[in-house]
Parts: sequence; structure tokens; C-alpha cells
Amino acid sequence: MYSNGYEYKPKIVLITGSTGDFGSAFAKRFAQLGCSLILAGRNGEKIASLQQDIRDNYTVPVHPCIFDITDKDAMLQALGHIPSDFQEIDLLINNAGLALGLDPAYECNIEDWETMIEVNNLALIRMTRMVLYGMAERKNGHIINIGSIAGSYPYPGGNVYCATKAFTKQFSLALRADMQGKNIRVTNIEPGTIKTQFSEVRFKGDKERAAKVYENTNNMTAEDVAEAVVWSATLPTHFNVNRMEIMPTTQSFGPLSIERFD
Ligand code: 8X3
Repeated sequence: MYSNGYEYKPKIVLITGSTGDFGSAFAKRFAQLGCSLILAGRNGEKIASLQQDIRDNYTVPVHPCIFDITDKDAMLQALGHIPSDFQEIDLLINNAGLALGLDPAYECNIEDWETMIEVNNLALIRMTRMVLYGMAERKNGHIINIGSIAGSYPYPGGNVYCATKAFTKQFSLALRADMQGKNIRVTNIEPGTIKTQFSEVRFKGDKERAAKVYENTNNMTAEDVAEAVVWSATLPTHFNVNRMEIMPTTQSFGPLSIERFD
């Protein structure tokens, strides 16, 4: 009887990229469920404002955790200073991530590629490694990674972004293999096109180009993705969602492309 009567609730949820559209939607849903929150992000002001918003609407303990996700030492330092009543993290949501550019590979900015690998992959594996040890010791925990359909379906200009999300998918599945016997769940949520700041970031602030991505169609929202995350996280603990691929009904697949000569 759990569709979805919230059979299980995580007690302490750490969300990276918590001030973005996805992160704040997740934070609000878990606050509504009464979970303690660790809000990670690099912008202290934005975290304070999200914390205030949560305080105004819910009565859950919140710990702001401010660090640059690409800075390994800062991450270590911030996680080392989590107060004792927040330390037993039982849900880590690796949400921080981004796409930069949509140019063909031979024209891309190599620094954009490096940034995507640093945020989407290196930061994600470091966070996971730092939190996973305690989960394994306590034999309790859930890692939810925010992947993308781009990890399964390549598209022109997706190059390194697609590759980082394929990494996230396979890392999630491999983690499941390692966590056998530890009562730890791992889930890769793989959203399609969702109306957020994602495209504005990808197009480096070009609002007009970003708006076109979401024009004249039915869009999914960050709240829709939060629904998928909360559902996966609140299932009874014998039930692991390995991967969940979601997209708007108005999005589907194109044919493979064939180059033809004149
Ligand atoms: C975002 C989905 O299709 O823009 O991860 O790559 S897509």
C-alpha cells in the first residue's frame, strides 16, 4: 500500500546544486516530508534565501553547506564541518551539473568541456565517495544521481555533455554492484528537456536562444522531476529504482541520420 503513501522517508538529505531550479524543487519537496536538509551550493546568498523560504513554510532543520563543487579541498572542509545531528546522511542527491555550448566538437571551447567533466563527473564521484563510506558503515543510504537522457541518446552538439551523463549512468549502475549487501540504493534519474535555467546556462546567457528550446510545446518542470526523485526516495527500502528515464510527452526520438551524396 504505497502508491505513494511514503513507506519510507529519508531523515537527512544532502542536495548539491541546491539553489538551481531542480535543487530548490527537491529541497522543498523533502522539507514538506519533514526531512532534515543539507543545502550545498557555492552562492551563500542564494542558499540563505532558499533556507529562509524553507523556514517560512516548513519546520525542518536546515544546514547550509557553502563550497565550490569543483574545489576538492573546499568540499572536504565543508563536509568535515557538518554538525553532528546532520552527519548521518541517508540520501545524497548529486544534482549539481550543467551543459555548456551546443557546438560541433571541432569548434567547442575546451574549457567548457573541462568544466562539464569537473562538475558533472569529478565533483559527483568525490561527493559520492565522501558520503558513501558512512552509508556503507551504517548499512543504510540512497544515492540519487541526476543524469539525463543525453547519457543514452547522443545528439549533434551534445558531445561532452552527453559523455558526462553516460558516465553518470554507468557509475550509478556500477555503484549498485559495489553496494551489494550494504542495503544502499542507487538511482540515476534521467530527465529529457525540462524548462529551467539549463538552456540559458548552456547558451551562456542568451535568453532568446534559450527560450526557443521551450517554445510552442508542452514542457516538463523542475517540480515534475522532483516528483520522480521523491517517488524513488520514498519507496520501501527493498525497492531500488536503477534508472528512471523521463521526458515530456511532446518529446520523442528522431531517426538515425544518414549522410547522402549528391
Ligand atoms: C537535459 C536534456 O535533451 O537537453 O539533460 O540534453 S537534453
